[in-house]
Amino acid sequence: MRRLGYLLLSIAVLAGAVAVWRSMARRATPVTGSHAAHDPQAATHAHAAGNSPEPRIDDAPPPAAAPPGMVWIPGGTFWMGCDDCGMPDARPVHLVRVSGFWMDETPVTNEQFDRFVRETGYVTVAERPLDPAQFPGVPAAKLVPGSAVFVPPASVASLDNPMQWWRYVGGASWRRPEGHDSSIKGRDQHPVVHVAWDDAAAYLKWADKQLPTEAQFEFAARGGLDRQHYAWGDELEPKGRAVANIWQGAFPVANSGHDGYRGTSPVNAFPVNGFKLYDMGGNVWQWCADWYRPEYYATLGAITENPQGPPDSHDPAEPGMPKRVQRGGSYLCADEYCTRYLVGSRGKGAVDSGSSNVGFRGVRLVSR
Ligand SMILES: [Ca+2]
Repeated sequence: MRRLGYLLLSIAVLAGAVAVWRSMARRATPVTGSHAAHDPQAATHAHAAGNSPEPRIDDAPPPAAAPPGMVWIPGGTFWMGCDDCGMPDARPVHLVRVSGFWMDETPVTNEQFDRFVRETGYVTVAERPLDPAQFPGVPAAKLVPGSAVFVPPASVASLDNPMQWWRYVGGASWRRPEGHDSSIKGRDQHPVVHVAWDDAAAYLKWADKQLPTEAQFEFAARGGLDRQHYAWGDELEPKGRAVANIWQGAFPVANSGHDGYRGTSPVNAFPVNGFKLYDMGGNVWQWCADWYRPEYYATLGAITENPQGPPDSHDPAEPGMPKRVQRGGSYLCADEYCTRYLVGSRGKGAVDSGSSNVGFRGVRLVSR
């Protein structure tokens, strides 16, 4: 599954540019919609009867005591997506019903991932040797395992080309997020990064969990709020206070760190949402189980129960590169670029690629 991604790498190497692409072109669409057009709704801890096709949050109690580090997401019916975010793949807003489930209260941390690796000996995709057979003509010395690292440029001509700020860095991995000379010392409680989709799935299998579906993620992220723009409400900075780790300033050259962090932040650094979940917007992107197709929402009916995503992937922007959904946005999402901390917006990533701003969290289903 890495082959396509590394073919791009080989092209970049041959061109003399070690900088690589990876997952970022997908986040190039700025928001053009008006937030002011939105009509905020009250929280929907309603008690609507039966299967009424209206937004509601189930009021049944949790089925058991919470597993360590997890919180109960009660299930319900919600309006998924965003019609006024300026993002065609988030349209149309549609009703979705999800069953209750357990969810990790934070993204998986470096400390947690380290325990998994120590117990299992697991080697992440970014740490594995590259197969020269897949890169004919590329000198073996160039085939160095690594991952995509955000490196702020001094200036940019435009925001159209993510290769201006993404570099393929040899030696970059979850252990060394910025490359050979870096480490995660002091970042135990930061989210693990540089994890490909398979890495996340392997960790969660070990932990007896699984990746959330995109619908589970968005329902949980909304925290019981109905059609708000963010996981915490309808204002980016309620009362002038930063409540998520995003980018402030002129992307990608000037990050003011107004929210306290220029890179990743501890997973509990910002307030919880309505379901007591941390970091459902900002800090790091989080893998979901679903394949990505931009038109998927338009294929669904009036109300869909526990959608699992399309059967396969297709991104017209990068045909032939299998992608899964990512959600939540990251510390690199800014007002003028990405803005995928908007709770109804969608991200996507090549399954064989992590980067310095992509992590994950798990869910556990209730046996019925
Ligand atoms: Ca920040």
